[in-house]
Amino acid sequence: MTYQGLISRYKQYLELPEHTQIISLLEGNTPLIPMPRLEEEFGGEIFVKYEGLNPTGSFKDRGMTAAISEAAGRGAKTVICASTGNTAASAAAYAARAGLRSIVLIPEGKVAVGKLAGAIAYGAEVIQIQGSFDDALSLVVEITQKTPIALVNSINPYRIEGQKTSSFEICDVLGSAPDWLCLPVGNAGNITSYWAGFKQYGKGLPQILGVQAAGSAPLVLGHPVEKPETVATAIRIGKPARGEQALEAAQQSGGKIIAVSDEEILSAQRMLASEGVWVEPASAAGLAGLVAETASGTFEAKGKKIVVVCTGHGMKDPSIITESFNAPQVIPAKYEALVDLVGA
Ligand code: AN7
Repeated sequence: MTYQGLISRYKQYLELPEHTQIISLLEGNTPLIPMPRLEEEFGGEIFVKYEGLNPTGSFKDRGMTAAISEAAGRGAKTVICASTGNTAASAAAYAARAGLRSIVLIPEGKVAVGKLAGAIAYGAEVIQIQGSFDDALSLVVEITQKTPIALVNSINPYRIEGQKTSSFEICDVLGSAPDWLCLPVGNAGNITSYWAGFKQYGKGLPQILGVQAAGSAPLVLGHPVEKPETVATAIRIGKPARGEQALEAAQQSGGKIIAVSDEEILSAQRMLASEGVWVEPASAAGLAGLVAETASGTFEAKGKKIVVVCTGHGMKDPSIITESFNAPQVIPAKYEALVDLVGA
């Protein structure tokens, strides 16, 4: 049968109200890519779940198809979210598809260009907040409590329903859950969703390694971070809305939540790109965590099946690459000049 998107495919596993009216961009069904070079380096079988290949370039589309389908079905006219960027682009796209007005609040000056451009292209009303993501989230919670505007952040339970589907897909492809699942943690909706999904699907449970950036690691520190900072702007979040659930998922699964430095994140980004998978910095945090755990001897990858979740495409944040390199060399449009340069 032709692929009709996540809700159609996994309907029986998703708790969505009767009034839900499917709004889909045929999200999901993303590849689980084997990584033979990483396998050689770490032992074990290593796969990347490449969520950057969703319609708007991040995993957020899984939860958004569900949240917007529910909101549209109950007659909402306007949706709103706070976002470090990817949620904004996804909400804007699905709202556009449903014919709804979308408003997105972002922290001033800290959103990667590909995400901001996406939100604008899909027609969202973009508002910058003089504050952090956490401040923006408080504002959207307040306005949705006092007005009919619908909240589509991952506090919305239907976002979690939709995002569970990635764990279903992984089990469908591998035949069972992997031994380890490594992923970045920001507002903690995704780790919550994976854990709920694996528990529900009944194909085994992975140990979950959740990874935060050291400059914004409230779940590792055990308290909120007032001024979170990291090159991985997607997970620059100091007060995760589903923090408790994230800690529970890590603990129940026999895994943990750790922090890695920006350097480790960027190094993991290069490792992935050198094997053909370019992801945005936050998306490389899962691999950075796996590298750190392996190096410290806490984790032995050999003989294990490991899925590294790469949540967003590299094209979301091109500046992080272009700003750290010199512009390509310029030569005359002459064959001799080319041969001179490349050697023959
Ligand atoms: C690429 O877009 O919070 O732990 O507002 O964009 O479920 O929050 C993004 C989060 C990981 C963390 N990877 O997921 C937003 C936002 C990427 C992300 C996360 C985000 P959660």
